[in-house]
Amino acid sequence: ITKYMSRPRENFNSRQASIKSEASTYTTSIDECMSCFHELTTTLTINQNKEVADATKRFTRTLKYNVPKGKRNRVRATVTAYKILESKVRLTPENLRLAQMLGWCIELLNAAMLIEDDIMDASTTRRGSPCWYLVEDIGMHALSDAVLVENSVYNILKTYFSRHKCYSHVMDLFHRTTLLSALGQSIDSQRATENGLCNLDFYSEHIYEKLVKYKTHYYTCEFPVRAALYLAEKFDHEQYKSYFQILYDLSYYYQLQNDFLDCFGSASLTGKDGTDIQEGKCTWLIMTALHKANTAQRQILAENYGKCDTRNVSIVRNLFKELKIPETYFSLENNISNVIQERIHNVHSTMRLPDILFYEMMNLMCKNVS
Ligand code: DMA
Ligand code: MG
Ligand code: MG
Ligand code: MG
Repeated sequence: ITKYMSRPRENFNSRQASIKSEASTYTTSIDECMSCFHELTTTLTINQNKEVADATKRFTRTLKYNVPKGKRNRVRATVTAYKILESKVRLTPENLRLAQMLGWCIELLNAAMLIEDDIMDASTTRRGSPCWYLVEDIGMHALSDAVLVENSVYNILKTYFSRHKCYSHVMDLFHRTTLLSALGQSIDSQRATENGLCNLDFYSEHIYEKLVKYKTHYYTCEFPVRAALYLAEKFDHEQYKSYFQILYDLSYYYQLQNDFLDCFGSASLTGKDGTDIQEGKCTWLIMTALHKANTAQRQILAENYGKCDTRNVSIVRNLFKELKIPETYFSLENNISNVIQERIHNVHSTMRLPDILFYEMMNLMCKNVS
């Protein structure tokens, strides 16, 4: 936690101002990407075998319900990263369209993982609507929908990218990211209850960092940037190693924000009701609370964390407030952009990536909830 805590504030204001004005040329709006989503849906459903017409109809419904909602920050990040990384002459409408397709493939994978995630987390709402598995006629069949959505990615990649130089790298990226995120979800599912009491030793910084890396980093911050680098044919892992560390820092912040909002965010803003306390999740809040708690407060957490009853949940939430967890969170929020600027400033690499890439990522991923 301390690595994101108060640091002496340097005066970055003038630099920040120039970054902001530059940013507008790269920023990608949701509207800009929507026609591509409609094309993707058509590609996936139009020429389907008549034999599976009903299943195709349902697939179209699944896509509409689960994909084009929320901030869509992964498709926007992919396109923005591509605009920043690609050389001017190659930044053609056709190539921008490819970047959008690639971004939507990331959104497809995200949608599939969230359908499953909501079942595993016993969530009730997502992006302001009931979770897919809670829609009347869907239920656990949501699982086969998720498998369909996930695998349709490879159909799109084949249709649009099979003649492109990036094809094998991108295929590999999707397979690898799916695997790493599934490992993250597996770590996230670990429970720590013994004889009705929560085993608080489980909630360590070590586990939390592992969680951020596997369940968040690979598919949230690294994925769009890597995809854009492959599309622009500029990928070089060794040279860009320290930049990926910065993306990990962004992911850390992204997840701690996600954790904070799960407990303290209003459902009208986040579009979902939190379940982390009930589910006994290893979140930034419980980890930070345990750093601050005295013996009596620790006992209260052991007795109430990880239980479904609303009474237990509000005891935990109130204790978080008593321990000033929201205040700690807001001070981190104030510092994150300074920390990132400092990190970018300190990168020593012969091949540099444009600083603006990281500010755009920060704006999209860290200041955009959902
Ligand atoms: C979701 O993490 C992670 C993956 C890999 C889908 P989460 O359960 O914290 O997300 P949310 O808070 O949006 O349910
Ligand atoms: Mg969840
Ligand atoms: Mg989850
Ligand atoms: Mg969460």
